[in-house]
Amino acid sequence: MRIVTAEVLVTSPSRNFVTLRLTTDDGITGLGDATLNGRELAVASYLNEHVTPLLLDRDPHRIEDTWQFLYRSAYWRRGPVTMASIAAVDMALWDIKGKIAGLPVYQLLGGASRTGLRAYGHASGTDMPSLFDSIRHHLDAGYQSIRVQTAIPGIKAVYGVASQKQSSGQRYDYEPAGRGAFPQEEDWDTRAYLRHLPKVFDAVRNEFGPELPLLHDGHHRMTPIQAAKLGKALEPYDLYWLEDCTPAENQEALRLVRQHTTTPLAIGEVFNTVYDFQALIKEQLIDYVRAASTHFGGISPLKKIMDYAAQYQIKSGFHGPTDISPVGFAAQLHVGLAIHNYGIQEFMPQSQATNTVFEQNMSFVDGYLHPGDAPGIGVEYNDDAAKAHPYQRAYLPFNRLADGTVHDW
Ligand code: EZ4
Ligand code: CO
Repeated sequence: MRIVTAEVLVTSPSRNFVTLRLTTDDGITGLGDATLNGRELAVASYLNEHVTPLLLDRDPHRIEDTWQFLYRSAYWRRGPVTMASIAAVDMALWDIKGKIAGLPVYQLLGGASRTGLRAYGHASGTDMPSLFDSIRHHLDAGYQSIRVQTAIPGIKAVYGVASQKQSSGQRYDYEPAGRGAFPQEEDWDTRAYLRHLPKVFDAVRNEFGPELPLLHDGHHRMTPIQAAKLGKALEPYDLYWLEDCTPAENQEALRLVRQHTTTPLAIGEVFNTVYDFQALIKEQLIDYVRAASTHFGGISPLKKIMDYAAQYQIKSGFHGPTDISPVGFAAQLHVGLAIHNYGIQEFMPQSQATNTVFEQNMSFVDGYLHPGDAPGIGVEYNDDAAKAHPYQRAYLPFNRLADGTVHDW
């Protein structure tokens, strides 16, 4: 068996997606997600110019060999563009292998370790009443765990607050990247955030009681000592996790945070290889692995990092925003179903337009996700629907402090 075509498909139903489709000489197709929010065409170009020519005539069964070949033969290793490209190839080959076997990918990874994958949803509000409404809305939709993001007095638009207006005047909805020629500028003040957030969690716990698992994303904005202070301040509210409390590239920052707080820590949505997690896992500086199949090199390395993390009782919390396409999302649901050390899955529903382009078998019932039992990854690409949505340039926002300094977004 050999690969006879390798196509890079770019579509923008309500946001941009890059998808790799491989076809074998038997006519079996496999899909992989290569979406890198705000830098999509760099990955499409990497695939088109440097990877797809190497895939033709290769045996699609050789997943590990192809992964190692693409990783090692590039010489210039790692980085989000390279690893999203390799991820797409890895996923497409697992999809093909599953279709040949007539089995969903989770069966090839060892079979199901649970019946469903507990998911968390994104509640947010500009004030306490609107935040409570949003939490109730998510509970009504079946979510049994809730991420809480809130507006901060004095700050115009804060990451993750759906009802706020961006600087463009558009609603700051789930997808933070804005279509347009230049990234949107936002404002930020960490001291105001640190003063406000514990009050919000105090109010949420009073309203919703001690049982409901609550999560929060700090989105890389604190220094280590600020993160330590926040973790301590939130201890009475028993968070499921505090995510991305410091910029992730400084792994040593987590040592300092860890010395000061028992609030569980999750990190790694911007990581792209096992090496980014090496010290964090070995020194038990985190509790949840936030990697995503799409940005971490695919299904194969995601399974490996979770097997490494299992030795340290560290669990999964794979990144699941809308910039992971339905292909990448389903791919990591297969991993989550198979591994023993599953924790929780972030779930942000896609738009109707996206769900028309990507035909899915995934289900979300009573707060639990399942990738379905179709052979392979379980997602098909509707070319006609995709063609109606050409690429549109889009950028993630960036932050400036009151004095004009650029800050982590
Ligand atoms: O801002 O994926 O936890 N989720 C997140 C995301 C990121 C986006 C950036 O493209 O932090 O919403
Ligand atoms: Co995050």
